[in-house]
Amino acid sequence: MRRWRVAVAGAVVAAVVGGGVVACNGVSVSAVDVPVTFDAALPVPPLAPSQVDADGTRTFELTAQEGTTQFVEGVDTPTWGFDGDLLGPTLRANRGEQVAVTVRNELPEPTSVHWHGMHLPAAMDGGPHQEVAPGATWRPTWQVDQPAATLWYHPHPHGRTEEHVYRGLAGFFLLDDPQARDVGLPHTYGVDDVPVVVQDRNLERDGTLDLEGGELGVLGSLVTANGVRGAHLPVTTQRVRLRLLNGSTARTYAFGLADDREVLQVATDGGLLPAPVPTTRVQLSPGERAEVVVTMTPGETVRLRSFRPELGRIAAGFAMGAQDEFDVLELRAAAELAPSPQVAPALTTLAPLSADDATVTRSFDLQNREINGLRMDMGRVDETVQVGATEVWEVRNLDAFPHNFHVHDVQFRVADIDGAPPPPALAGAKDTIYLEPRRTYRLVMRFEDHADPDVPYMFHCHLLLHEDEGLMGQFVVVEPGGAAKPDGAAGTPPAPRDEGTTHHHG
Ligand SMILES: [Cu+2]
Repeated sequence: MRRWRVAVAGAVVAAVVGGGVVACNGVSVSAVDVPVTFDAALPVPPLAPSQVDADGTRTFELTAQEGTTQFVEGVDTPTWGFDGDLLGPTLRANRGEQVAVTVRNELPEPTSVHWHGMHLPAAMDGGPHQEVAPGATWRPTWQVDQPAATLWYHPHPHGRTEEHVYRGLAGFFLLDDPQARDVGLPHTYGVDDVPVVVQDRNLERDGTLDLEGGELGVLGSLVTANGVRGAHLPVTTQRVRLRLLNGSTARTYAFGLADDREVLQVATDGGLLPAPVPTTRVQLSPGERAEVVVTMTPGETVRLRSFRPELGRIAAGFAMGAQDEFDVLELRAAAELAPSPQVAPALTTLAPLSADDATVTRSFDLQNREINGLRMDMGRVDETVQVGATEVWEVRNLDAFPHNFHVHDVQFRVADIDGAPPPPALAGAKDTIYLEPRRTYRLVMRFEDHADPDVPYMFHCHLLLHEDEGLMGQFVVVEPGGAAKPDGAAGTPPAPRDEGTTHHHG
C-alpha cells in the first residue's frame, strides 16, 4: 500500500541538498543527508553505437539489466539500467532514416521500451502491448519522420512503469534534421550540447531504493543529474545548450539559474520553438523536455537550481512537493571560453496546426484515478481516430492535486488554456503537458498516418504512479470508415517477437 510517509515514525526528515532544503515525504535519508559538493564531473551518456545494414536501416542495441549504483559514496544501491548499471546510452538518428532497436530484456521480469515523443506505428511504440519477457528480444523498426528533437526512451510495462523508471531505466533519443538551417545552436555532443536528465529518489537506510511514496508517487530527497548527485559541468564555450529532461516519476521542477539570469529556451518536447524565449524559469513535469542555451563568462560558476514550481490550485496537503528549492547541477566556466555563435532570432517554422481545422473534439477528464470515469483496460479501446484527422482534445484535471497528460504517436500544439493563448514556452510541439487543477487545456493534434486497427496507442498521466494505477486510456488510428478490431487490443500480453520482418510503414 502506498501512503503518505510524513507521519511514519513520527518524524519528518529534511535532507540538505546543495544548499537548499528538499522537504519531504519523511524517509530514511541517513545515507543522503551528507553535504553535496558538486565535485563530481557530470557524466554524459555515451552515444549508442549503431550499424547501418545494406537496406539502410540504422540498428541500435539496448539491453535492460540489473546493476549497482553508488548515489552516495560507499553505499551500494541496486539499480537497473540499459547497457549498464543506471540510465542508458543516447540514441541518435536523422530525420528520414529507417531505424531499428534490438531490445534485450535481462531483467527478472517483463519490461518494455517506449520511444517517448516519437511518431511511429503503434506496434513499434513499446507500450504495454509490446512487453518483452525475461530473456527475450524485441526489434521494433520505423522511419524517423519528424523534426529534430530531444526525445527519450523508458519502460512502459502494464502497471509497472513507475518502478522500472525509478530503478533507473531511461535514456535520451536525439533526432537531427540534416536539412534544417543552422540557427546558431551549440551542437557538439557532450561539450556544448549536453543532455541532462534530472531525477529524484529516496534511499532506505540500507542503501536500497525506497519505492514507497505518497499520493503522487515518490518525491525524493536524492536529486541527481545524469544519475549523479551534486555534479558539475565543465563549460569551455561561451554558450552551452542543456537538453533538460524531467525523468522523475512524480516531481515537477522549475529550473532556473541560481543568480536568476535569463537563459534562452530554444526547444520544447517536440523540437525547436519558433523563436528563442528569454526566461528565468523552465518548468517541467515528469516526461517533459526543454532545451536552453546558457551564456557564461570566463571563470564563473553558477548553479542550475530547481525553484518552487507553479502547480496551480492544488490542495494544501499536496503543496509539499511545491516548496522545494534545491541545486541540481553546477556550471563551471573555464578561465577562457571558446567563442560560440549567436542564437538566431528565428529558429523554425512550425507546421500549420490549428484548432480551426479540427473535425473532432474529444474531452478527457482526469479524476479519482480515472479518465472519463474509466480506469485503464488493455482490452478496451477508448477512442477511435481516423487517419488524416485533425482533432482537439480538451483535457481537464478535476482533482486537487497534480496530473499531467501525455499522448503517444503525435506532437500536439496547445491551442489555448481556459480560452487564452498558451505562454511562449508552451507554443511549440508538445507531447506532455502539466495540468493545473480545474483548467481546460485544448490540445490540437493531427494523426497523419500509421493506421492500424489492431494495436492501440496510449494516452495517460505521466506521474507514473497514476499511470500504473489506471489513469490511462487507449486509442487506435484507423482508415476512414474503419473500426478498432475488438480483439485487436484484447490485452493478451503479446509474446515477444521480432518485428524486424514486418512491413515498414511510411
Ligand atoms: Cu496524475
